[in-house]
Amino acid sequence: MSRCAAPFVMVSSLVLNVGAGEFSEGNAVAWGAFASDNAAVSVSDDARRVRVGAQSVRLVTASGFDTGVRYPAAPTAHWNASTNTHLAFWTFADNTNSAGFQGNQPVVVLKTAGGSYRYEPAGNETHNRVWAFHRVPLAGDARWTRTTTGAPTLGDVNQIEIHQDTWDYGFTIYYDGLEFASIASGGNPPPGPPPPPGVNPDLVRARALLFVYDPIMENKGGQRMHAAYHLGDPVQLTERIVSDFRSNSHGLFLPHVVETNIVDGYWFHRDGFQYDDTTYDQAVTTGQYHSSGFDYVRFIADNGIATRVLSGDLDEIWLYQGVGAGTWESTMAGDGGYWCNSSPVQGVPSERLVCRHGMEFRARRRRGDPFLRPPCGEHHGPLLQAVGAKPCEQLERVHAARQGCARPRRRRQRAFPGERAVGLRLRQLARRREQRGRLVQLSQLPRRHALV
Ligand SMILES: [Ca+2]
Ligand SMILES: [Ca+2]
Repeated sequence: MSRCAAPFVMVSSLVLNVGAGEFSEGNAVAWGAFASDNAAVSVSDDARRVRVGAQSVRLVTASGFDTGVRYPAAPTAHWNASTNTHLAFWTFADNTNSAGFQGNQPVVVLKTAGGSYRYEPAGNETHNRVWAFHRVPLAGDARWTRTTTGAPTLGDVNQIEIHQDTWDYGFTIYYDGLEFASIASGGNPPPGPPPPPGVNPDLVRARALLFVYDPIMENKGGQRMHAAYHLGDPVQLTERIVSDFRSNSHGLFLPHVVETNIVDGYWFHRDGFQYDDTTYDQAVTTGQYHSSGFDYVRFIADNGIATRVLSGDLDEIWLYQGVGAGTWESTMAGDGGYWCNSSPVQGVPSERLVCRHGMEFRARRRRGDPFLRPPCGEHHGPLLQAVGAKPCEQLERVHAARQGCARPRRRRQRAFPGERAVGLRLRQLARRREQRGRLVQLSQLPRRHALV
């Protein structure tokens, strides 16, 4: 551990976390923990959830208020961080409280000779069940507000405190790669190596499960649901979608339906309700559908989806169901899930994300052209974005391709009144990803869905 005599310079560029001198490697005994409500807290070494080196430091807290860790446990470090620019560290939170973390965090306090610096991020940057990389500028900036107590000096830092707070009570969080760092201002990470010959890094090959609830309806002469209500055939629709994606992504997005599962049965709703042929036909006739939404957690569990995604067998689920099933147009499940036209499904721990797209059978158009609602381009805007396409342009192309012609814009907007909002949403996502770009690149996220 460096003392004042030697400046504490761990790195000289954005290539961080080389692990040369991190404070979080097999030394939990030197860490302290606190809880402002005096709830139980403990820190320990952990070799299972690790980002840098061979071990992280795990905090288990029962607190529902200000809680966190201190390193070292006693404020006696005397580090000279005056030539460093940042404090860097990783967190992986495991918070089962439904409302998650409370307030902007992590809050970092540097206890120094003469006083302390407190750093608070402008938003919550403690994300649940995914590694997050924090770089706290020691001088503060627009994103990290620094407040001063007393007359602190970065030349004599004695202790690092990291504060967290949850709604409800109790969570576990792992800290790793904690170190002072020097990062060139405005610097971008160095470019990565060129891809091997013959490898296109922009190519996305998604393995999709086509899952179709298409019950045989005895009260409709033994027809499948889609035929009984004169709706499009889901397998044919899917073939066209795949073709559209290939052409509209210029050959960069190549989804592959690896399995088709057509189920003679009905989906479950969140309150446990399940239609049968009679009750579903009544709902179609009256237009009064069951209001409890589609039970994603049960669907994923009943069909072993999480296991298959984790193994790499599947990347996406394309789900068809009848009108009124209460599905989102698209949603995401797994660790670090984020908004994908809906909030992510909670309660599906998985180290790989899966994107699930909901599609309804819909009536054939007058020209005999089956179509989906919502339009398929909407689902895959983020995917197309990931392969370098502009989402709104892609939406246009997908619609034009699906409809066999480029319809006048005003007319098309009337046909899909929600699309403008979707386009806006995609642009918001694009901006957010752009802001996060460097973080994503640096964080070397584990293999997961191409959306990141
Ligand atoms: Ca470590
Ligand atoms: Ca709280």
